[in-house]
Amino acid sequence: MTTPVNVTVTGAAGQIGYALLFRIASGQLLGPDVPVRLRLLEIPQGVKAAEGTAMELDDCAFPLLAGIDIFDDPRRGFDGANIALLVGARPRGPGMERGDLLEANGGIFKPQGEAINAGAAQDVRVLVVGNPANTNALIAQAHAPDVPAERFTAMTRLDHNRALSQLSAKTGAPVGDITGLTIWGNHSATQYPDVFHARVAGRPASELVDEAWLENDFIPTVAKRGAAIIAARGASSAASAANAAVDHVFDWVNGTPAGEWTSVALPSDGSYGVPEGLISSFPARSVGGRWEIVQDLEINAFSRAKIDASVAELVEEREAVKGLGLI
Ligand code: NAX
Repeated sequence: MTTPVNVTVTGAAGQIGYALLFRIASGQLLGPDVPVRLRLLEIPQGVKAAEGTAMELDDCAFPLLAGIDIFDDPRRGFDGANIALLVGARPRGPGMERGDLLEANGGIFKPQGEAINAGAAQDVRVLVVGNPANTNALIAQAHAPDVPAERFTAMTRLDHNRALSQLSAKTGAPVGDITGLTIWGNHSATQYPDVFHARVAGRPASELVDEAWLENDFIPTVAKRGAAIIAARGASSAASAANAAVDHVFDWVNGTPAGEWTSVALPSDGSYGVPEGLISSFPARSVGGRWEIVQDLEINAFSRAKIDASVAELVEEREAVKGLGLI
């Protein structure tokens, strides 16, 4: 058997963790020939539940699962990590202001960034799922100066998949016939799902839908889908979030299909007027194990205004965490 890949998952006892771990262990994260060793990181109160999940993982007898270890110390949890899925985060409680939320998450993502810096494998790739995902990724990255910044990403793949599904429903084309969609900006209600470069079975999506539908239906439906799931299910998205994390890492490691792109929140290099260093969602291709921002897409006035609004929110979040001394 080849050397197993170490996959650290934080928030392993949570609901996304429960949907995610079995897919990783079955080989869907990295491929059907790649053995994995799971390193589960929880807070002390979550360890017992994580042990229960580990028992169930054992009971699946996954041939690719080389072992499971459970930790409540980030230094140990990230030791040797090749892939780090940062799912656990502090949710917004009643009466909590944004500053309180950012501060509480700073208390999680700063030590996790330090632990990744101290002990993760040379090739570590980080995906932050826990909200506010973009800014949590920024905090972790700021505390891992020895890890290339580009290895820190945040998840907008669920938004991307939601946009694919909505456009498919509207046009009647299967999702597999849709290419060229992009989520821009923050994984929040200001995100901008952009169809202006999308093609549906080879035809420009903009010929099939009008601006009123984009403005009044598509964009708000995609951006508020998380709230709609909570209203319907009584709990936030879990299996779809786990699925998106699997898609993100699989593509990062194995490459995006030729000629296609997906959406990834990654450190800006200044492309499309997004201030350098902000972790913002872009159209991205994975080539040779690295994300590249798709260049030279024409941005119309409608898109420009929406990208700018979401990026402005990210700038505010960055200023807020700077003000709190978190970066
Ligand atoms: P749960 O509350 O079910 O689970 C979170 C788990 O994280 C808990 O078991 C908790 O003990 C653990 N945890 C808390 N602090 C930790 C720490 N410092 N180290 C290790 N573990 C820690 O939440 P769940 O539904 O699984 O969601 C997890 C996160 O994903 C939330 O922040 C949520 O907002 C975010 N989401 C992000 C999405 C995205 O597209 N980026 C979509 C889905 C989801 O809303």
